[in-house]
Amino acid sequence: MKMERTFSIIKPNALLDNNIGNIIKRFEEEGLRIAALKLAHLSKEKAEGFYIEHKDRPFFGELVAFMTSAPVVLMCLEGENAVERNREIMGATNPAEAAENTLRKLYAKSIGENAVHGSDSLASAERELAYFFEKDEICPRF
Ligand code: DAT
Ligand code: MG
Repeated sequence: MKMERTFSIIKPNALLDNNIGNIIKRFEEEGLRIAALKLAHLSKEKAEGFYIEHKDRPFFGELVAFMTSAPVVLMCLEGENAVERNREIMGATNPAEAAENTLRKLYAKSIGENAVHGSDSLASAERELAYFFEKDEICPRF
């Protein structure tokens, strides 16, 4: 058993489309548990800091504008192989390439407005969780 915690965001387009419940339901059905959860409307500075690794990419301005355009849901998901499991459930970055029944196939509008974020490694998960949550906001069950 490789129990892990990962970081997830339900992005503005999914929140505006009233898909928060559908997305959380899917994580629970797949055996991931919600260990922390809050809504936030990100500032430009907070969104830029989160996506700092992409700061030189041509889509950076558009990405930050989108992520600050409406509230988001910030979550800690935990479970066996949580980092990789979450990435599988999300599907490819571009919904046109995402597998059937993945969250991005179901709920993304475009490569930019792609419904969900999930940490890409255990190291990213630790950084991202610490960036958005105080220690006492995470309620682990393992
Ligand atoms: P992921 O979110 O699958 O980890 P990523 O880390 O490469 O993908 O990119 C972060 C986000 O940036 C992605 O979820 C949506 C946006 N993005 C990536 N590539 C893009 C592109 N070619 N055009 C517009 N937005 C893009
Ligand atoms: Mg990424």
